[in-house]
Amino acid sequence: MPLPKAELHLHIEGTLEPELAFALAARNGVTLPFKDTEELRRAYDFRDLQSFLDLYYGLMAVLRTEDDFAELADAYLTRAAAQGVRHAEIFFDPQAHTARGVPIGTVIEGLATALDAAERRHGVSTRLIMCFLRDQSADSALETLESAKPHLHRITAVGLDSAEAGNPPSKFREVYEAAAALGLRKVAHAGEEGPAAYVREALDVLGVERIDHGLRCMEDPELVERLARERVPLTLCPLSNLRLRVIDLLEEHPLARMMDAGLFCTVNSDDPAYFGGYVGDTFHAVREALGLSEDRLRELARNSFEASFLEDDEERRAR
Ligand code: ES4
Ligand code: ZN
Repeated sequence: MPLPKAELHLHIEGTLEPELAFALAARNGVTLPFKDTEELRRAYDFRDLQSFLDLYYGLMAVLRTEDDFAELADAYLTRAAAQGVRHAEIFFDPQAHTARGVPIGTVIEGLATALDAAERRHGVSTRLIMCFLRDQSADSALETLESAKPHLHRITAVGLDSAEAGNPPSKFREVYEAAAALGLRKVAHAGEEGPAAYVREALDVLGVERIDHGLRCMEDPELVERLARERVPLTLCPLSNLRLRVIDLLEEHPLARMMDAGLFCTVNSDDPAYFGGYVGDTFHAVREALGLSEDRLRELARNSFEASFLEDDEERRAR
């Protein structure tokens, strides 16, 4: 039996496996610039975050209908459940779809169909986190929040993702304030490629409850001390860091040092179809590479529930 865990950092678009991408391309009459799944997989040799994002947004062209989004989420939740995921907080990028003419309602209703089914079929609970693309304008984020208003009962939180360097959290102060006023919770990617100062800004300017990645806090001992003291959850994604060359070797990942420093760490898969593993595979990989003890692994699993947006009674049932 795999360790029961929650997944808190997972982009649903990052679960698009090459086989499904080609099946959807055929169904929707989309031509992909790759001959077959093998050629596509060979392109998953990324230099950095941007080289990944370029391919990732391009491949999303195959996602067009409610059924496409439902199938995508269904496939993820089935795989995640098999690897011990009892609860998943799932990011989606509305702007990556509305920019291609796919209405936000198509995205959200399609995903919601699969999320409801997963509760019945696999006993997996879920939440949706709507992310703003930080390399788009603050106005575009505000328009996105506005367009999500008819669907807010489906959305738990807002997040911030895409190209980090040069796009500080403070650019999105207004939209985070508006989201909070609508009762949404707040998280943000920070300290993945961007500096430790962005982690601080996400906390102080945006008022986020969790930091997605946060790896580069390790460059700032005072910040580490604060994150530990305030028990701010960090949703780490070691295989992502490896594939996007934030680290050179998995053996060099700071996860163990971060736990030793008292940081509130969780382990997640980010974009599993692109980075070589779902969250169970990720637990396995860090155990091997970092020699984490069974106690440490259990601590990570426990942290994942505690850092989730589940209420206490739901959390007890999910564990
Ligand atoms: C992402 Cl790894 C990563 N970083 C930032 N934004 C993203 N969106 C999807 N994956
Ligand atoms: Zn991410």
